[in-house]
This record gives sequence, structure tokens and C-alpha cells, in this order.
Amino acid sequence: MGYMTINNRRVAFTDEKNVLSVIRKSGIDLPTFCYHSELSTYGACRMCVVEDERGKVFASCSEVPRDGMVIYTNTPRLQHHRKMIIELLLSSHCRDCTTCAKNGVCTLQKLASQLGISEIRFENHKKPLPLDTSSDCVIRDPNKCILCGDCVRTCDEIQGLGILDFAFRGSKMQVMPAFNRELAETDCVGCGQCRAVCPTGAISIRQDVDPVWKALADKNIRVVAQIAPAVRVAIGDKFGIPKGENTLGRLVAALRHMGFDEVYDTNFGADLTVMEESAELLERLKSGKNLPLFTSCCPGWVKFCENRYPEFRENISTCRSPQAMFGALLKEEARMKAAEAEKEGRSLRKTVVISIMPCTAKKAEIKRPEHFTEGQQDVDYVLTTTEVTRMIKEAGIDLSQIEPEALDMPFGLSSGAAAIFGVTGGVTEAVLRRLVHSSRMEDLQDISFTGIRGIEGIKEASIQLEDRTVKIAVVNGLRCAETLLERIKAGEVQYDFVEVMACKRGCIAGGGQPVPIGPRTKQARLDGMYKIDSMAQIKRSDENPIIAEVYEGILKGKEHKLLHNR
Ligand code: HC0
Ligand code: SF4
Repeated sequence: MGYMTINNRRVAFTDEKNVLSVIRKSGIDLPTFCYHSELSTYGACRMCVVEDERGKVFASCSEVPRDGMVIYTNTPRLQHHRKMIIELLLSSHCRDCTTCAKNGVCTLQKLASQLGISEIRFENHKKPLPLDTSSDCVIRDPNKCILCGDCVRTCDEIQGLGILDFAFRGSKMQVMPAFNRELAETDCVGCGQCRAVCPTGAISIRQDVDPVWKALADKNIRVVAQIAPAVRVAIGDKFGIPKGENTLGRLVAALRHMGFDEVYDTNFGADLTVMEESAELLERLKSGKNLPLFTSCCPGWVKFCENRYPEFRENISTCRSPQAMFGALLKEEARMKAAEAEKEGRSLRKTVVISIMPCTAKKAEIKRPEHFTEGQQDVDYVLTTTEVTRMIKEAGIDLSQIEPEALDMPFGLSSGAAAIFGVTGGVTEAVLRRLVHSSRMEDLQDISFTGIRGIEGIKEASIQLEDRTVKIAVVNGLRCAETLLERIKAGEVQYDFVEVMACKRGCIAGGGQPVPIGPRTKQARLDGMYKIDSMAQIKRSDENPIIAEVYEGILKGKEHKLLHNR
């Protein structure tokens, strides 16, 4: 432990990795564009500068705390310096704030207001650059880039993909994919993690709000929503609801106000996935073929594996993801009802399925050919949590004030096992609950203590299933997936089941979630997910009575066609 003096106050520090962390711990929210605790320190934006007692100015993110340090965070010199940075950034930044996707959550906009910038003295001589709208998941607008490098480091350090990088020098510098290719031409997996850290509107979510409003307004369309596990602990963020609180009931009510005809839970789809994936694991364990079994529910991971490790293609589960299974089920039900009605000479409204997801990559997942049944797209649109937040606000609804409502039945019932799909390790825990086939509290706790919970990038566990020890790995973040796949390839490790989620900590920190997603927000969402499970009366997917009903009803004889993709 040491002490430093910050603005004439003595502040203790222990293992903080830089002066900035000590300053923030002392209660001063020093602004930054390029500092993220989970990324390497870049030190480029210079917003976190401080002054020492000898008048030396330095970036606090790049300085290790030392005992006896004396620093000031808001001297006239520093104020001038920060204002100048913002003014210079704004001078070369397009200023269409009112129409920007990041309006209201843009760090540049926030700091310009906070520092009282009222005029910009410098001319913008830059020619407007074209937008990259090629991706189904994110849009890149280089005119709004402030060169903080957050996206570059996230895509490289966390995702191991390195799709984005700096190009050119000096005033011509830009962030772009290699050779200025469009994102769709690269190995970009659409995870949106670059968007989640982008402080401005330079990388934003591809919007599907307009066609959904159109469908909602059409009396000839039945609009059905499904809500992903991780949305409910995040959508409250922009309505002043405590972080991590389960807002599912409020969201259901808001969606009904907006005109959705039926609102269901993707958790029901997750229960279906557990049934299918656990059966698939048992089969592969028996045959010894295509082990380890890799989970298939995260589209960012699936694309990563297909692009970079095609030799493992057959290891990926044949199960569709929960949202895709559920979409196929809803459309099949609609087809069956339409056929019945037709026999009676009636016609039914067309069904449009909307998935509300924390994930930008899900927008691409629904367009893959294997997510079409009988030539029909199973899920019509994916709206991210952020887009739905915008729609709720547009409709004048305050989520914090609306009375919660229950989901529609029959697909509104799901297990605690399904609820935890939204965090890393959740899919594995859910599958193990099904395989261990016990709901005794002690057995459930035993599973949760195998090592599959926690935020480490790679976790390992093993569990005894009858006479066999099943070896498991749980991965979050694609850089970690790369590490693990290399180890498997080299024969250094061997597993039977591997869960991979592209985003760090899983869907709770997905690329479509409300930002900023700092460490405390992540923890609150994670705790929120486990709380939903601990409150759930049904713990295992196979205990969900509606699951048995659909296997005997809509799904009968069509299980493989509707629930698997090959
Ligand atoms: Fe997820 Fe999912 S848990 S990927 O993170 O498996 O997006 O929340 O909806 O499909 O259920 C995202 C979240 C889902 C799916 C589920 C899985
Ligand atoms: Fe990289 Fe993901 Fe952004 Fe694509 S969406 S550029 S993979 S961080």
C-alpha cells in the first residue's frame, strides 16, 4: 500500500495499475476516450492528463502510482488542454449529433457539454468519407472516428481478429480494415464489440427499427416477439432502473403497448436447445465421433470457427441456436394454424417473428440459409436491446413507471437453466443439469462448483456421467477461443464438450447492449442472471412441462428439421 496526494487530499492505493485508477477510486471521474481497463493502455487521447507539483503534465493512464506522488487533476492548464483536445476533435468531426445513432450516449458529445465548449475555432477541411454499410451487423462511419483505437485493440486483443487497424499517417490517419475493404469482405464476425467500446458514432448497430414499426402498424400482420435471456438485465440501464435488475415484465408490457401481438421468451428456445444438445453430446460420447462437441448458439463464434478453423466445422453442434429453434417453432405453428384455417375457408394474418437480442451478430444469423424452413425465413428481424430502447422511448413509454405484465403462454414458461444462457458457462451448466438429471439443491450446487462459473477467459471442468469422466472447457472472448483451438490442435488438451461465447462474459456484454458496459455494469448483469435462476421454480430444461408438450405436438416427427441446421 502507498499514498499519493490528489488535489491536496491524501489517497491510499494498493494494486491499482495506473494513476488514473487511483484518481477514479478517489471519486474523480477523469474523462478518457482511449482507456479501457480490459485493454492494453494506449495513452493517445491525452484527456486523462494530470499535473504534478513541479508542473509536469502527463497522461495518468500510462503512469504507475508511486508513494508520495503529488498531483492535480483540474488546474487551469489542464482545463485549457482538455478543451483544446475536444475542440480539435470536433473540428474534424461531422456534427450531425441530432441524427447520430450515438446521440445522448456519445462520449465526445458528453465531454463537449461537460467542458462547456460553445464554439469551434477551427475549420473542417476534411472531405466526407463513404460509410461502410456492407455488414448485416454494424455500420462504420469514418467521419465520426476520433482515432482513439478502442475498436482496433478490442478486435485484436479480445477477439483475436485484428479486422480494424490504423492506416496512413498524420492528418490522413484513419481506422479501417486492411486495404480499406468493406467489413463484409473480411473475417469480421459481427460481434459488435468494436461498437460497444466506440466512444462516438463511428461504429454503430445496423438499425432494423423502421421495418418493425411498419409491421406493427399493419393490421394484416401478427407480430410475435421473443426476448433473449440477457436483455432483461440490461434494458433498464437507460431508464434509471438499477443495473442488473430483471425488467422482463416491464419490457413485456412496453412491447404490448407498442403493438406486439404476442410476447414470448427465448429462454423457452434455450430449454429446447438443452434437450437437443445434451442428446447430441450423449450420442457423440457413445460414438466417439466429432469430439469435442462445440456449442453452436453464439453466431460470432460459429463464424469465427468456420472462417479460421474450418477443420473443426463438424465438431460444431448441429443444433440451431435457441432464438433460431424458437423462430422455426413459431413459424411452424403459424403454418399449421394457417393450414387448418384454410380447410375451414378462413385465412389468418401473416406471422412476423422479431427476436430481441443483446447481440449484433444475431442479425446475420437469421439470414443464413440453414435458418430458413420451407423457403421461409424463421426469424424476420433481430432488434438489439439498444434498438428496442430507442423504440420504447419513441413510443413515450418510461420503463421504470410501467406496470410489469406476464409473458404470453404457452411459450412463456422456461427454466432457471435457460435463464443463465446469457452468461459464460450458462449453456454448459444447463446441459449438465439435464444430464445429471437431478434437481436436488446439493447436486445443482455441485455442478455450479465444478469450475464452469466465473469470468476467466478459459475455464476447465470435469464431471462424472455414469462410468465416464466428461471433460469440459468454457471459453469467452474469441482470442481465448483461438488459444484453446490451437492447444486442441497441438494435442496438448482434450475435451468432450466446449462452450464458446464470442463476447467477454457472454451475452450480457453483447455488442447490441446499452453502453457503456464497464466492469460494474457487467458484474451487475451477471449477478442479475444468476438471481433469475435462483428464483426460478423450474431448474432443469426437461422439467419444463411445455417442452414435453411441444415434442408431442408441433415438433412431432419434425424435431430434426426444425431444431437442427444440418
Ligand atoms: Fe444469447 Fe442465446 S444466450 S446467444 O448470449 O444460446 O444473443 O441473451 O439469446 O440464441 O437463449 C444472445 C443472450 C441468446 C441464443 C439464448 C444462446
Ligand atoms: Fe472486430 Fe467484432 Fe467489430 Fe467485426 S464486429 S470488426 S469482429 S470487433
